[in-house]
Amino acid sequence: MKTRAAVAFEAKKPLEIVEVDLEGPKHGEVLVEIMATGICHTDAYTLDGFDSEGIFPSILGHEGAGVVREVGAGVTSVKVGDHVIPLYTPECRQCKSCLSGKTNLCTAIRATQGKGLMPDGTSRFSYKGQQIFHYMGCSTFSNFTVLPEIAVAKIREDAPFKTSCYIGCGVTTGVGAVVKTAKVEPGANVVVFGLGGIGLNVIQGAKLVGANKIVGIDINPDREEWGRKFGMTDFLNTRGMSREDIVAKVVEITDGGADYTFDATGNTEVMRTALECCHRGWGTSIIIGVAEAGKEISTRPFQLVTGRNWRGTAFGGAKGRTDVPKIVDWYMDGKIAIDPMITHVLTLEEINKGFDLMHAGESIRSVVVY
Ligand code: NAD
Ligand code: AHE
Ligand code: ZN
Repeated sequence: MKTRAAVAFEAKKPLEIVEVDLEGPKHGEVLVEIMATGICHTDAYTLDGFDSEGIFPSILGHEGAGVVREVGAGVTSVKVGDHVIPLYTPECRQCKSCLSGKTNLCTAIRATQGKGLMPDGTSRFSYKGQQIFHYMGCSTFSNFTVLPEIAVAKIREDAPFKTSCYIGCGVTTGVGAVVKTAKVEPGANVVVFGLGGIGLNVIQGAKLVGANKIVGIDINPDREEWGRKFGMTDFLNTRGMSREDIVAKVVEITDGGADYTFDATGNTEVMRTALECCHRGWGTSIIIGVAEAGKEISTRPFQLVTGRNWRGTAFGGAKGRTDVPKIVDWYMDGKIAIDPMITHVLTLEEINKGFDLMHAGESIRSVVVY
């Protein structure tokens, strides 16, 4: 079939809206009509050439919601007409990782997914006879896409696509980092670096679990108002501040250091600062941000010797098929907010504007509605 898609033909070039060819679903796969997709900073990072797995030409996008239109042979868990959220972290429920009970990082299809291919090692997309790669197993910047059935979460039908697509990455990542990965306890002091589409969800997660101080840190002063909307108690604009000064200020606000800090910037210097803002003896810093290819983190080992913990999280530690439908319920029940964070709604033709708004710090989440 033909489908409209925003194709990344090359790194650092605007996406081009063209009609591409899409092969139907093979064994264990489903065809999904994407109704809406968010634009996450990770899409921008890959388009900008910072992703060591970045591969072109490809169809980016990994934060979508849509409807199953066709199922391949052997598909049992979803049917035509089901509303679904594509999962860049699938859940096969059979691999060592899924069975471990210790991680959400299913390994069933990770190797082919990282190469921009379906599990059988081929792509379903092409343009003028040339292969186009999939992205993070999702490619939601295409109106129709093909996914393995283990990479879709069936969701309730009354959830609006325009807002629930954000659960496909940002909401689940931010809220899940607090609730699932860090397991922040009531009364804890939390510090969040980077108050964008992910960091604001960390803030609302911290508020949800009853954190005490929720300190937001950004270099964009406009983010103070945003943080306060979702439960932030204190704000620090760190533009021009040294690491030592940031740490000293956070230690003062949190009476000795944070119980939990989260990096939602992807900047490795910020990651170090986030670790060093942790309370001696027990503080835990969680890396959410995705760093540019070649970047490394460092600190004095003494920081860890003296009891600080450094950890990371992907997709907020959520098991997609199991947890995503529950997070949709949290949203529909008013336990978490999504609507105010969707600052811009665009057509597919306007998708490059979404990237510009993000880079200019003017959007929290832009969503493309097909
Ligand atoms: P965003 O662009 O919406 O927000 C980033 C925020 O960080 C902005 O408010 C920006 O002003 C702020 N910032 C930038 N540099 C800073 C600095 N030096 N100090 C303090 N604040 C700073 O991006 P997003 O969509 O929220 O994504 C945030 C990060 O999380 C990205 O690196 C993204 O790739 C990553 N991410 C990771 C996962 C995961 O599963 N681990 C999931 C989604 C996104
Ligand atoms: N491809 C990059 C790593 C990118 C990365 O870490 N992605 C996160 C999700 S970001 C969503 O916005 C993730 O899930 N990581 C786990 C995984 O298996 O990819 C690189 O460095 O090569
Ligand atoms: Zn994302």
